[in-house]
Amino acid sequence: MTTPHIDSRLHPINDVGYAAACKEELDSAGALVLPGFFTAEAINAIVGESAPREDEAFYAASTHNVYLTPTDAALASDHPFNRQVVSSKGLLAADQVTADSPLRDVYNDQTFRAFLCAALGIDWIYPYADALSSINVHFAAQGHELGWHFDNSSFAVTMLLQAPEAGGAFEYVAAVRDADSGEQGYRRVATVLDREEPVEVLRFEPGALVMFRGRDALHRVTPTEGDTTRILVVFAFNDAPGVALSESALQTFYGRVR
Ligand SMILES: O=C(O)CCC(=O)C(=O)O
Ligand SMILES: [Fe+2]
Repeated sequence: MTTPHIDSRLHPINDVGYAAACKEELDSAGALVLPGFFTAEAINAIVGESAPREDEAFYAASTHNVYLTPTDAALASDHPFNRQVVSSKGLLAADQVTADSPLRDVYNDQTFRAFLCAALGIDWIYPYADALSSINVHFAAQGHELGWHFDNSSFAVTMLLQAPEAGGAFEYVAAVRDADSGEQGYRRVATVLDREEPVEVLRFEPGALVMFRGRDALHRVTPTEGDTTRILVVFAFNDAPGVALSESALQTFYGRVR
């Protein structure tokens, strides 16, 4: 049974043909937006439980390279591998999401997972083995942003809860690197950081399901403008069971390892 938080009339995720069309869109564009995927009731309930907890969010150290790794002292500081960008958003980790949150119903729903697999063209997906990574609630208040980066995981699944009055735009450039082959895309990283190359803007409203191939697409979220905080949920999965983020990555992203 599909969770009632998903509008399965508008988005028949059980339908093989529907899932195949989603896969085609994700494959060709590198990103997929499904407006109205989550019901207004679900979004209202999740905003209601999340928004008052903004002051519990953790804010990581604010500069990083686009690869989300330590810098390499053997390379110049202006080498694309070492160039620093700013991220100032905060987050609640999975262990801060309450046991009865609708976010867990959605995350754990087997029909939802089967649909994501069909759209991604993979056999099955698994939660992270650590207690922090699987469900994250991101907060970007006025002036806060997420700098250009590539994700560690091969795909990303997000749900916007609350849109800011302005700003908070998701910008991306598809297939800048090819992580599997080790091609790091230095030249294009430089042209994007130097704003010498056009970027795509992915537009979506609260309730949309967004999927993108964030490991090879360079992407960022522009600073929030106005008094309304941008709030977004990231559902994180792996394509193998038992995978946890390393302790150093947990420390970087959450400021703690458990
Ligand atoms: O906030 C967003 O829309 C994207 C989030 C993201 O790229 C990430 O969490 O890695
Ligand atoms: Fe990302």
